Amino acid sequence: MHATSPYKKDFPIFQNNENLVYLDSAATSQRPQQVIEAVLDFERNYNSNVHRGLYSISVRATERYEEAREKFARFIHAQPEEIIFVRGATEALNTVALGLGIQKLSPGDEVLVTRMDHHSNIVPWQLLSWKGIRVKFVPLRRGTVSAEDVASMVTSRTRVISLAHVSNVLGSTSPVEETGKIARDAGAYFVVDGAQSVPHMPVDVRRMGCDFLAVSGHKMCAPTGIGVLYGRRELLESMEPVFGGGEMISEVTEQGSKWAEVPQKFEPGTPNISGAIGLGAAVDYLNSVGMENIVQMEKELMSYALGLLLEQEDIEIYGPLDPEQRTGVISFNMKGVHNHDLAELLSMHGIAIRSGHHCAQPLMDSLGLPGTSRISFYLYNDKNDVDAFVAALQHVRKIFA
Ligand code: C6P
Repeated sequence: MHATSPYKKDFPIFQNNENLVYLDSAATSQRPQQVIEAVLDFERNYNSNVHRGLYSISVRATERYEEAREKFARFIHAQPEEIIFVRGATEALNTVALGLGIQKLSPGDEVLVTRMDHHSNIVPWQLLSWKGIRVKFVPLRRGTVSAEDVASMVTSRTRVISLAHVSNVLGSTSPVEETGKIARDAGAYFVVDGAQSVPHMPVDVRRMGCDFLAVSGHKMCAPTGIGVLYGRRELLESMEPVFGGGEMISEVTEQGSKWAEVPQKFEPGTPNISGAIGLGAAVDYLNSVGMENIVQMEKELMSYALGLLLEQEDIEIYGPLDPEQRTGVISFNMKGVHNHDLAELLSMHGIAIRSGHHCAQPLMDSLGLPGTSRISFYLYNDKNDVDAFVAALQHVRKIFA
């Protein structure tokens, strides 16, 4: 037996599912007690709308909601005015694509994405084809994106470079700081899909030099249905709203409307208040653990798992094999076993992994695969989980033998 993760006790799901080996945090993370309590506290004690009521529980809800924005801003080294609450990374990327597409791009302009991008960073840009916007794919080398390859694809028509900071399939990390520089030199907007990075490593939007960053709360210990779109303040101020409705205006007349200041300009309607408060609690929780600590724990786990998997001849691993070049996500296939069968058989041992194309079909096409199995780690995992997973692989082999 190895030492149990010191953080596992914070997550009630493991007390309520004693034999659960959860290796699917890239899909969604589990929630610690602190986040559950923060959400319940809102629902039980001060549920009300924000920015509207003058009575005490509404004032409290507004304070907590805005505190969550401030906490998240500090977490990624941004200003509160740069934090827009959305449903998740998908909505964040769609909002950017729609906003830039309608307001800033012209027919014939090019958007660079990469072959390892999630559909959420491909399809919103493809939706701009009605305006004659072209989406081009930066190829991968040994499972990673290189700054040289990004630079080589830039043309005089490149207006946006948008890429995943960390691949949800390969676990590889993109050279975001270098790409930010390439984008600035090209006069292009730089968009980072932080769905798989912000939960797992310290992220600094200023250092990355990005104009926009998309984040999903549910992958970083917060509830589902809450996420963040970070936008550089001057840029947000220079843009028109993307969606209209209540609370995003300063005045509405029959002739037209004037907009509220950022970030309200981009938050029409009643937001996900309990989700935002949960996200604030998730930020507190992750800060109490320490993001550098999370990086080290996941690196150790991933190296351990990678080492064990590499010893097995029937396992093919995708992405860089150097542990220094990847995060806590490992995609693989077992020879002769379909990835869905593998996931189902592991489930019989209480092991939760993901299988399929992981919403990254262009990547699967470039690998020549219909899909993979994938394990992914977070702070509640430990080497016992890896051992249980590797032992269960042996059972799968026996069944298929
Ligand atoms: N990836 C996975 O199992 P949403 O669904 O909006 O919270 O996140 C979308 C998204 C965007 N970018 C990346 C890199 C992602 O990994 C995801 C979600 C999940 O890999 C579900 S497909």
